[in-house]
Amino acid sequence: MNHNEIESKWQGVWNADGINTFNPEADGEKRYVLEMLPYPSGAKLHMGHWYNYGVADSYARYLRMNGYNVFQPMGFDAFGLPAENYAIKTGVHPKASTDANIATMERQLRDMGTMVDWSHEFRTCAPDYYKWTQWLFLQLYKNGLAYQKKAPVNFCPSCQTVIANEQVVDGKCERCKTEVVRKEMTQWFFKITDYAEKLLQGIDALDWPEKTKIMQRNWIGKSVGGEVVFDLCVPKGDIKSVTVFTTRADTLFGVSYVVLAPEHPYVSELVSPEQKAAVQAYVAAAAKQSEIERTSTSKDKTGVFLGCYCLNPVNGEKVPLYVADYCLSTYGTGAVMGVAAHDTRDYAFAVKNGMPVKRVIKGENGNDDLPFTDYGIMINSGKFDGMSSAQGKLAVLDALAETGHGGRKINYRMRDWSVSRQRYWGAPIPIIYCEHCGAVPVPEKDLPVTLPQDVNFTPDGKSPLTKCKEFIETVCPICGKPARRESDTLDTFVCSSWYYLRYPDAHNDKAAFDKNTVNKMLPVDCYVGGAEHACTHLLYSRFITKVLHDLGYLDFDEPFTRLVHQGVILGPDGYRMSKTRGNVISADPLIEKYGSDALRLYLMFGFDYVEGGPWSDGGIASCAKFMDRIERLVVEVKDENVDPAPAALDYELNYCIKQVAEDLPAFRFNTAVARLMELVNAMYKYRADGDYKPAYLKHALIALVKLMAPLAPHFCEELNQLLGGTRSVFLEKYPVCDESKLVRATTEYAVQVNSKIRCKIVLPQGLERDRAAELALGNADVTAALGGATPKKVIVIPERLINILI
Ligand code: ANZ
Ligand code: ZN
Repeated sequence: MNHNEIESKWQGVWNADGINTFNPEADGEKRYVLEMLPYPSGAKLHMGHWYNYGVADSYARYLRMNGYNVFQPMGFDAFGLPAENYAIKTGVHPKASTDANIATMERQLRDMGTMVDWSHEFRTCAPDYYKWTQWLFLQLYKNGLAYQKKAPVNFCPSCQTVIANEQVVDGKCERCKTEVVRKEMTQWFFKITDYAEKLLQGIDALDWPEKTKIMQRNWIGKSVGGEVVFDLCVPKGDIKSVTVFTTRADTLFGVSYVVLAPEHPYVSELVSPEQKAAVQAYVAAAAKQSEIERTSTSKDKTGVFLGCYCLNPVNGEKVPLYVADYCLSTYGTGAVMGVAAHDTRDYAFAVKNGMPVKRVIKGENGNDDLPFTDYGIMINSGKFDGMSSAQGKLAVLDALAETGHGGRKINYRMRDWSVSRQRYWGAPIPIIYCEHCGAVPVPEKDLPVTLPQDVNFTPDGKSPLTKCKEFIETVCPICGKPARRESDTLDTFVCSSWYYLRYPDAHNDKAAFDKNTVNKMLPVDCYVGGAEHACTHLLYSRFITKVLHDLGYLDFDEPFTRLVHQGVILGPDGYRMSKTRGNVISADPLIEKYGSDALRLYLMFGFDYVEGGPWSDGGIASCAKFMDRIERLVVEVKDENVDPAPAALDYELNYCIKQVAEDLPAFRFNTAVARLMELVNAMYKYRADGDYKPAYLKHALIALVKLMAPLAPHFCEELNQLLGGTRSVFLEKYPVCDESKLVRATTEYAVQVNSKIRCKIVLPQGLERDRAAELALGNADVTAALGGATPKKVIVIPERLINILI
């Protein structure tokens, strides 16, 4: 058959019949199957899209044929930097290029023949969508979860503009190659750290890949420890002490020094006049380095003495204060107590600066040759017994709390989510700045704050929005005086943090979503997409869901019950496909040659879905051949009668059904296709058999076509029709395995009792030893032969003999 022809034929029929239109009232338990929404990048659909959308669609179709009411929508993540960069380069407006890209991409996605219900489509850059992204921002703002603070951005002194992390290449501006500097700017943040504990606790119950769960746990980075207050020997103004965060309160007796991060506000206050110049130079140098560079283990542990001292609260020892860049301002309190004997960084630092190394715990960090003082025992006689235990640490911290010198504290490594972008092509942040009233949220009734179309893209150092007077100039919603709009736009991860809530009710113009509908349709039952979003999109979505749950909008507090990551399809050379390597396999010519079903089938057959792997041209050809083999059989028997019983091929067919029904829901498409191939081989073998009856073969073929329909939808729809099907194969029930047919044949066993043959029994072929023994002992003839004796041991020689020792 001509695959391209039948594919467009069936897509036409499906559209005309509306068979992919989701009906929330239809029978069957709902299943919301979602693939991560695509970014319309301009290029044609690549193999990764096919792998994600095509294969996940087969899973959705499988569920549908198993009686579920399946919802599978699609939309576009349409704001973002590439369209804006393209506009700067070519002058094509981001809306124009985005619209064109979406048109192409949607056509290609439709050609893929998925069961997506396109009536729920949206694009995040449309005002009727981003109106609700802005609404979401306001909900967070009203509840204290959106706030402004100064934070460093990447700034290119030559382009005079803020640039995104992904535009910084080797510390240089991607466009003009000038060294990028970090600059403090006031920006908007979402307080995801308020949800750190809830986000952490929620991970356990998720049916997600273990790796991704671990990544989120590490990202959240819960650290149970405490704070310790070191009083200054000489207080300076209001500053009387320095507070550190530590997970090792048990090492407090071994403190050699205390360090502050270069950005710590006390540095400039506490530094002595003699040390001022050296400290200032050090702080300036540190500002040029990223946190990653500063904390790299290979980096020299540098620092400068501040010229002042503080006191160790447990023993009153005088400890010097330093500034050092290995201490980060963004973690804990931005200050660390240095325990040279028990921390390798601190050890390097202490040795370098000629400070004492005081060992207080045995057998740690290989410092066993150092003199050891067991302060734990010295001071204890009760209180700090076994200090190194979790209990001991808490005892130390609780004792410190009594004198106001610290206490227990839990820290999270995760930072708040920075959502401001100094960019044009994003959802405007709905805030107005008024000289009298300050930052004022745009009233909900005034949403959306529409992104102006007519803006100037000439790269002159300013975000296009700041130059757009009609946009920037407005009036204060409170006092009515002239005011200025926020010119930053929202990170596109904000747009995609809630989109799954929008789909069921995608055209609602009264609300972001209808509460009842969403609570019926969500959480998403199965979410399929790349693992690279583990600590961004997948975490942000969980956060937003939890916030909306706590605000009473949602009954559930996790968005994605099950998550599956597809692997990566590599080039034939085993490397990631890339234009520079010239190893890109493009889908289009393959589809022209073999049809989209053959491509989809190969993507399922040729790879472990989660692992991916290198592309092989031979693979798709063999899948096409496999389809031809099926087609030939169908054409041969299509006009025969059907005779289901007692059918030959029953065993092979039911075995295949059983395996496929286990493999597909587990995303083991490769083994499922292999089973189908085995079944087709068995059919050919049967056809060559003396007892061959076409009516039996036809019966088996009808089942095969249903089994395979989710994997090759157009092809099987066509075969189903050829075999006499009168309606879409996707309205049929998926075949169910008849276990009774799985007994292939029987075999006669000789049964011995104490090595003497007593009777013969018939058992199914291919039994495991234990099962054969069990069946033998339950057999009436064997029971009679045993005459009430208790078997001590049963020896089974498969397919031949069972010897029962009594
Ligand atoms: C004393 C100590 C002794 C420490 C010892 C470790 C080992 P996690 O587990 O990741 O939370 N620390 C605290 N704040 C820091 C900052 N702003 N920049 C760099 N390091 C910082 O790590 C907690 C440990 O990291 C803390 O415990 C502190 O060093 C250091 F033998 O305190 B520790
Ligand atoms: Zn005002």
